[in-house]
Amino acid sequence: ETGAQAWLRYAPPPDPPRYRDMPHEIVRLGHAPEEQAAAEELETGLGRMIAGAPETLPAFHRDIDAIVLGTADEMRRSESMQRHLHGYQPVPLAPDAFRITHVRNRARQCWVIQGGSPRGVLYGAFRLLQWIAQDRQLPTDTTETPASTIRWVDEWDNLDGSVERGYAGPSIFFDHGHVRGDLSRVHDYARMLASVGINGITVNNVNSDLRTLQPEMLEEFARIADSLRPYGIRMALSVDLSSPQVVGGLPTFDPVDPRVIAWWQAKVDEIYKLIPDFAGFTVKADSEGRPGPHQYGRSPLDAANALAKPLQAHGGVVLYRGFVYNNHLDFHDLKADRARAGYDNFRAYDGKFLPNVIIQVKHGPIDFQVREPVSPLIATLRHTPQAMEVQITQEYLGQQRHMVYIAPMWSWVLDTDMRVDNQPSPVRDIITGKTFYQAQGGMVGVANVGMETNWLHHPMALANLYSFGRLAWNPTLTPESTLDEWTRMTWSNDGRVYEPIEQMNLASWHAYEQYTGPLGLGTLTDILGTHFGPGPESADGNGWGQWIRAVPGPHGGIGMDRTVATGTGYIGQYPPELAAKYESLKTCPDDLLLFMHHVPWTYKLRGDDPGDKTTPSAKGAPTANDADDESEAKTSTKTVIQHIYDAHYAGAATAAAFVDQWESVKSLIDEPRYNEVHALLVFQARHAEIWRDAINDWFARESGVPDALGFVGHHTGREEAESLPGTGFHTVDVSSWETASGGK
Ligand code: BDP
Repeated sequence: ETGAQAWLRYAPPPDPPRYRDMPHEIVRLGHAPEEQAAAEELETGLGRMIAGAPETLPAFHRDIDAIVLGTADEMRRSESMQRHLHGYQPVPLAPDAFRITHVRNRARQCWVIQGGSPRGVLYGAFRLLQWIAQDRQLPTDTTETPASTIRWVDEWDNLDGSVERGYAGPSIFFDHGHVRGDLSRVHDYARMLASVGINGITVNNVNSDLRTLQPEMLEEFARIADSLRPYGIRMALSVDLSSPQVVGGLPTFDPVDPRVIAWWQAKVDEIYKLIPDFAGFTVKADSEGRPGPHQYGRSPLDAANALAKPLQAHGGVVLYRGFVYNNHLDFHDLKADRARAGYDNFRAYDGKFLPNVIIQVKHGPIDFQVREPVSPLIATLRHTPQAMEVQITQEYLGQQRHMVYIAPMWSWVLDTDMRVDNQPSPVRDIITGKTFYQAQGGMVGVANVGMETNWLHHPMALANLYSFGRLAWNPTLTPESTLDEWTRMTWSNDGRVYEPIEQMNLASWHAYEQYTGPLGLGTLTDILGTHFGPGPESADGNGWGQWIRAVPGPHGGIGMDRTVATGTGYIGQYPPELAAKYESLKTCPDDLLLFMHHVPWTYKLRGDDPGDKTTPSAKGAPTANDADDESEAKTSTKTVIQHIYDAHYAGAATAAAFVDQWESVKSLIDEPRYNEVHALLVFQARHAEIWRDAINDWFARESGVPDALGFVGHHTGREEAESLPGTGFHTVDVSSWETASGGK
């Protein structure tokens, strides 16, 4: 086992007799590439799981049991189906939807997979195979319709073959300035993505290369689109707004200049000649040094519409990122707040965008931290479709050297009730278009897979990619259920294997939060720019508008005052009920406390943070509602500073326990993957201690408040960072003594 097959291993389930009636013939009524891919997948999957060599036929004949694939039209047109398979009436389905039905016809056993489109057929075939691979009792009639139109991944791949914030080797798409000659990995990746319902992919970095829109590059990109097409995945490109000037040679890229408008029109037409199913553009502008409309005194509205207009005629969309902020905010200005930026920059334009503009909003207002509140922009755009952006790649979450199962965080976000107009309005209903009646919407996950055989480096990280797709398809699924699906398919249907794996994964996000930045601290990663190891001094301010405002000494405190009353006013961007909850110290949940408020070091917590325990628990993640206790009564007498200390010990202890849990599955799974995970978990356990001590030592010095339990400051037995096993690292001097171990 190498991990290359990800969750599509199709290992035989423990109880083949359960599926003994599964037909060996596949009848494919249509010829679309997605339907061909569906039939091939069934041949592979059934062949591996149930034995026998399934074959695909173009039509029914009299006495066969078959799995029938087709759209309603194809079924109605098929004479053989009309003649030989009575009892199945095609139903109307939405384009990407499918229906899987078991039909008994005299002595015949058939399964009908009807798709609302060829793509729906493909999704249905994958689902049937997944049920078998998960050893489920097969339901006899199931219809599934995806919750949203935008189910995309973004890859931050550069044309030179590097991947920004990618942790699994070079790009699968590019090498040395060109699209790779061999795109077989892209084909395999498309298959994985389609198996969880992903329908779009932006293949190049949001910090887009200026060559992207050159004619010869577009021809190369068309080859990627060809590799994705059989799996129903449309390709999009990240574009730089200065392209009309830099690529087109115009004197300006002002989005309302008629020459610029004409340039985009011609460019879009050129793209569609090469790539007829091109999905559209992803745009990062006026953000972290990227050029944008601001330079000409224009707005995101002007820019987004300039690109959307020509795409509209071809069925393309613009995903304009809401990640627009000034990265030179003055740290000393107590009212300056990067978290405010999304709302401040986009609110005025709500309702004015063309219908094919979708605002791509990061789930939190800062930048993929271990815990952030939901971006208030999500509740603000009522007349504009939105797609919520999350990071599958673990930039701030241990970079696939730590096991962090992120779906519980995404579900916590999706479940958050924004209380728009004092009505129930969970994020999942807003982004799928239900709350504000939008035709478009959905989720975008920054995936950043690489050439490493197992795609993401950590075998466990694949659970995030899998669960992202499942949640984009159906955001009401629980992180427990998507994890269970993934674990059974990736590891085993044996409870002695999947139970510990699921327990570890479910505990991992919270453990990571504890040994890095609890209570809404976030952003304590290093200032070297890698965002990997501890960098507690960023609590002081790091010049990118990410700070937690630690004030040293016994009269100081910690946290960012974002209240309306005395702070940056950020909290006022939420709908009133939610704003009131965050504004008051009595009701603000502990896990967001320091994101919302500045409090003394010895401020007493409410006690609703699940990390408020001195005993670590390796079992059971906090549930989404743990932090939603509305009760005003304080149940804890623990201070903020003591909680920070204790949480770091608890989190590191949980990480250490992962190693023992993993060792319990040793004899039950294949050796290569066992060893790979084992080495990573040992690394994580040791690195968690380094995190724990770096943060705690820094806070002890900064606050001047000693640890009541007397642990902080003692590092006996700890392994130092520079001696941890691992490849791809090099040692550098670190100036903050708490962060460094031995100055390195
Ligand atoms: C930040 C990453 C940076 C990205 C940026 C973005 O550190 O590499 O370019 O997000 O989303 O988190 O544009």
